[in-house]
Amino acid sequence: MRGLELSQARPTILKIGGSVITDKNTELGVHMDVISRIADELQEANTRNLIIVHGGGSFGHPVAQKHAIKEGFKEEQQIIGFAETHHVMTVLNGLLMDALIWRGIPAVSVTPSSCVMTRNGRIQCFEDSPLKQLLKMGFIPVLYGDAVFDTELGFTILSGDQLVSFLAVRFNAKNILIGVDVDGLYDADPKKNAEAKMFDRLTLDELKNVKGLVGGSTAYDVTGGMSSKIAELMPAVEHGIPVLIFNAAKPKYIYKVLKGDRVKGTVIEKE
Ligand code: IP8
Repeated sequence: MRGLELSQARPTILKIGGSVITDKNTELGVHMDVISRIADELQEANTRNLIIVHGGGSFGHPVAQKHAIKEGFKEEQQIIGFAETHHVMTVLNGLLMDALIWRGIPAVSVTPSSCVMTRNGRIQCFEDSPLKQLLKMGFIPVLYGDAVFDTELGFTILSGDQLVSFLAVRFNAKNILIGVDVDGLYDADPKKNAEAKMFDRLTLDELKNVKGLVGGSTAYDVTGGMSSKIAELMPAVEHGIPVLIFNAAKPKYIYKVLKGDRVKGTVIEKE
């Protein structure tokens, strides 16, 4: 590929939580203003070697829950439920893609259900050649939590967090930035308990001793709340990749973390 400066640098992985871009109080409720603001910040930050992963929020989760997609194929009626769950995720993804592409950001959507197979809910194979090529050529791949096919269960739900951790290890990421709708990791739910204390920094060992991590989730979150998010991220931290959990609902935070500026949040490091 002559004429192109191909990149081999370690990517940054940015997760945009479903709770940030959607309104979890209404099925298919979307925060278009937030999507636009995030796209503005991504345009301004102009980050290269970036992989974006977004969550399901009020799109994927209620539909997946209604049809018990995570539990796997048990009855015929779930077939349309799987199709619906995947479809609403492509709709949410499309809204973000629209906002990115019309700002001149070279983002390309990569559909997890077409390149991932899981085994009992865990990623078993991931066809990564298109993603490698995208990164090499300077595109920004955008993936999302999705309804995927599973060798044992027939199908299931793959969380954006499992995907983030997997990609971070596979691509030896420089760092992982997890944008949620709270300021970081707390010892109690900050939305319910004003006394909740936020952790500024945790090592892997300290993290293992913290019980009942909460925040940033709702009852219909089929992939679990903050504690399953953290459990998913552990392999990447173990691999030496630092994680920052920060509030992406706050203006300019995505811009700042991409620029490497310090913002309020929780840093998790191996040691
Ligand atoms: O919001 C789940 O992704 P997450 C996606 O990252 C679906 O857990 C389809 C429920």
